[in-house]
Amino acid sequence: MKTTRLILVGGFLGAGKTTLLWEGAQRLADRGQRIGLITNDQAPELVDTAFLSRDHVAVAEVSGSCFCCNFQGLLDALHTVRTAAQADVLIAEPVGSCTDLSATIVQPLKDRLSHELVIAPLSVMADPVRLADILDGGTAELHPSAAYIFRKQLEEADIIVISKTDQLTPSELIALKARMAEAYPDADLFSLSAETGEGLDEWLDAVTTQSNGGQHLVEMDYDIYAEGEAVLGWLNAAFTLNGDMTDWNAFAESLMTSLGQQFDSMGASVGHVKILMKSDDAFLIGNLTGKIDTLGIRGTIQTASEVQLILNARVQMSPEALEKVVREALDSTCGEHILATPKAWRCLSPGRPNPTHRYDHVVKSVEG
Ligand SMILES: Nc1nc2c(ncn2[C@@H]2O[C@H](COP(=O)(O)OP(=O)(O)OP(=O)(O)O)[C@@H](O)[C@H]2O)c(=O)[nH]1
Ligand SMILES: [Mg+2]
Repeated sequence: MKTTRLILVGGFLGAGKTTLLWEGAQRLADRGQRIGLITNDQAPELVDTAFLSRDHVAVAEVSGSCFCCNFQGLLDALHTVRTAAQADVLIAEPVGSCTDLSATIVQPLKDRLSHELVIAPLSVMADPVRLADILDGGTAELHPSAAYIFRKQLEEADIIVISKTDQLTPSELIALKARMAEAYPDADLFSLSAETGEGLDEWLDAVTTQSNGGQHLVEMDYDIYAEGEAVLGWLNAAFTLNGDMTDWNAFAESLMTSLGQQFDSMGASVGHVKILMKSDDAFLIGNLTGKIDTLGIRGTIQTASEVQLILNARVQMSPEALEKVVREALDSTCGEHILATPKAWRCLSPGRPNPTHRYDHVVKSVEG
């Protein structure tokens, strides 16, 4: 089998990675490329996997641990999806609270799989609102140790991608890019909106032609990194919902509003809270990437008496407190007319990162 190109898209929780994977995969497919996607999380039942798997795209999931701490899991997923899709290009999304990817994933892959994989530049996405605050010396409303992860992700990037540019005026974007170029002179800078498609082809052109992933290694304080992850409560749950004559969009709006208001009233920073609801081919998705004003709902489910719900929440609070908030919001939103039957429920706080490999030197890239 010929070599396959691997594009890693990192970046903090809610930056827009999965949206880019989906849009990027569509465009590459239009260019005649065969695509495989890989998702990653601390626990199974992923909104991202369900979102990307519709439309018969080949998706493999590494769950239960991040790529760096489960390198073999990553290798297995790469092998599975590469073979299944006969893929020209694989796009993989590491966990949003993960960093040190150059040392723990990119270098080991270049070292061990150069005969199979061409490694594209490591792309790191950043939400422009959080980014502006980080550049101002703030913490983007995150715990200082979580903000440390955000900054380290940017430092190790070969390519920094400012996402969601449709939320910026042209002059705001120019100013943000100028500040980024000054702060991170060693990274190539791209900006795009996966929603409007602006800038997407420029980024795709770079990651499908360049083969020099992992040019930067950064110093990493694993105590701060571990704390930055441990301050997040992490909940992955799945339910079957039954309710006759239910307006499922109103249900999603009500559930997400209730969650957002509760987190805001508790002063708990939201990394990302997302739901995906599905009935046959219809689906809707809801996201909160900060305070309640970040709430967005997309898609529609018309009439269905039974719906599958996946809920993933990453919020700065203890797992116990998160569990309680989600249970209460779900109970009150379901009321007496909707029956929620649990299929999966995992609530945790991420353990200390303990990478399988950690390289202290840049492995020479093999030209693809
Ligand atoms: N306005 C706008 N919103 C976007 C864009 N791209 C993503 N979003 C929104 O940002 C939110 C998070 O997007 P995701 O793609 O799920 O982010 P992610 O980085 O994969 O998040 P995690 O997997 O939790 O780390 C969703 O509400 C998306 O709709 C964009 O280009 N423009
Ligand atoms: Mg994602």
